[in-house]
Amino acid sequence: MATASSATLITVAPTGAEHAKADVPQLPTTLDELVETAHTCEAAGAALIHLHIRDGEHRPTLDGGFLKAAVDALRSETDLIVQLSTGGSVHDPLEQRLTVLDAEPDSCSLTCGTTNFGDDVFLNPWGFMSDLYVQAQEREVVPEFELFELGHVHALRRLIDTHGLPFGGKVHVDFVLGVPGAMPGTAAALMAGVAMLPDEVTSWSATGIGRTHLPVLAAALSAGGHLRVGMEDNIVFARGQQVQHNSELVTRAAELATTMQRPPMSTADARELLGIKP
Ligand code: KMH
Ligand code: ZN
Repeated sequence: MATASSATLITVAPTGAEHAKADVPQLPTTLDELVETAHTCEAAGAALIHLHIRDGEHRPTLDGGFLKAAVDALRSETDLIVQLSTGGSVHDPLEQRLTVLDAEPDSCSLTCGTTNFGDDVFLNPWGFMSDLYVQAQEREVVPEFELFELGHVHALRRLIDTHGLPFGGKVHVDFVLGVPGAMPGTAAALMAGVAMLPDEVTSWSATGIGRTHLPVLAAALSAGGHLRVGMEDNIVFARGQQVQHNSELVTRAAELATTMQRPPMSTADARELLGIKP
């Protein structure tokens, strides 16, 4: 079982696939905006960036050229661990989601089961999860297991039992709480998930969607977990105040973590924590 950590891994998820640039113009969608965001968030305390890529029209894309350009730019311009989403958008076909690994990120997300996703369904059948798990092992990409539901914790158990440990030998999970129709963004739900984690799990983080952002952040910090923040998950900084830049969310998380005597983790320590190649 993962133990409490003295430093806090802060992940930034700056863009996601759900918000439209037309509605949220400050959402980073171009490569230049992503690089600037990554720089600023790294300086504010982030060690890992979870990326969804947009095309020239700011629409979510899994196009290999866009993905590779983003991975290469963020690698050369920052020290951040570069994680690509394999979740994409709810409209992306499963076969195309597997091709994300061709862009050779340090890490990839791997959601451990199908879930309600607002009015949509986010599909992650066993065959897809299993193929992604094995392909990530073969390509030496470290998966981060996204858990939206308690059943996903048990599906992770099945993946490890079936295929052995992921590349790097560590198992890091991220609870994504507060998606409408899925596990709520409450401390009780988070603690239920943490209590169920397989013994092989070496670290965990959590993020709360929308108005559950701060309660989940506080609960995760208190319980020794790590943090994910960013405009993918939450575009409201405070009542009546939109997030203007992802670094605002990273800075607040870093300040709270520091107050809790668990300051932001360096990228080097984060690589070791997650089993990412230096
Ligand atoms: N955009 C959601 C449908 C992930 O990045 O792996 C899926 C998602 C999870 O955001
Ligand atoms: Zn995502």
